[in-house]
Parts: sequence; C-alpha cells; structure tokens
Amino acid sequence: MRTTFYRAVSALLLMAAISSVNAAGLMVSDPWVRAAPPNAPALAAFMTLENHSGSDLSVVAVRTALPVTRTEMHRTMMADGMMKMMQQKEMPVAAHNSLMLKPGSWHIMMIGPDKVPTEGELVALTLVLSDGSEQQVMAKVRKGQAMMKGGHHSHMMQH
Ligand SMILES: [Cu+2]
Repeated sequence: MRTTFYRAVSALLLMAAISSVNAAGLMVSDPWVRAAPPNAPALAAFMTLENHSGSDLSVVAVRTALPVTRTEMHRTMMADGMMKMMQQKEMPVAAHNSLMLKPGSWHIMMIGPDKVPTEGELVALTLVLSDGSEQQVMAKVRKGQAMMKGGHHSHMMQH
C-alpha cells in the first residue's frame, strides 16, 4: 500500500518536471520563446495548452518577469489576402481539448523588451485563467523555425 503511494507520488513529481497541470486542469507543455536579435521590438512565446477538465477554459492575460512594455495575446490570421497579427482578448481551450501556440498561429507577444534574452535563457511567464487561477511557465529561448505551410517557406509575418 505504502510503496504504491510513494510510486504514485514519484510519478506525479516526474510529470510535474515535464509539464504542469494547474488546479483548473490546464496542462502546459513545450513552452518556448523565439530567439531574437538584441534590438528586437517584440518577442514571441509559444506552447501547447491542454485542457484536462470538463469545462471550457481560457487564458485571459499573460504576465512576464521580463522587463517589457506590455504583453499581448495574438493570433496570426489571413485577412484581405495578407497574414496579419490580431490581438485577442483570450486564448480559448475547450473542455478536453487543446490549443497550440505556434509560429503563424496563436502566440504570446512581449512588446518592447528592455533586454532581449539570449538562446538557452529561461523566461518566466504567468498565465491568468478565466477561473481566476494562475499558472507559472518557464519558457526556454531557442531558435524558431520559419513559418512552414504546405511544405514551402513563407516570408511574410513570422509571428
Ligand atoms: Cu504577435
């Protein structure tokens, strides 16, 4: 009985190291920030959000420990034949569903960084959820691939 309990606890700790599930049932995996030149006017962060609960959730705000002017939630969409970034009020994750933040789609935008973090650095992000709970995420800075669509590169908006 006791061994089983400890095994279960270690399994949970192991899972927590890989990804974290918050009280609302949101699991965040593979958070990353795209490496950018030192004078970059904005930084983009990506991750996968999974809702393991039976109720719809949404991320209503994002904060970062980085010194930035502001943080916004964006979605890159086709509008009038052009790829455009549209600011979003929330990032919805339906019950038992997921939302992937990735280049060319949903992303978090940190605007006006005082200092751009270098590759390998960790950026602390706090996701504020619609139920009032918060989730801490550590996103690693790494090189981002160009936006891929249909097997060819697009040189339009990279966010
Ligand atoms: Cu953006």
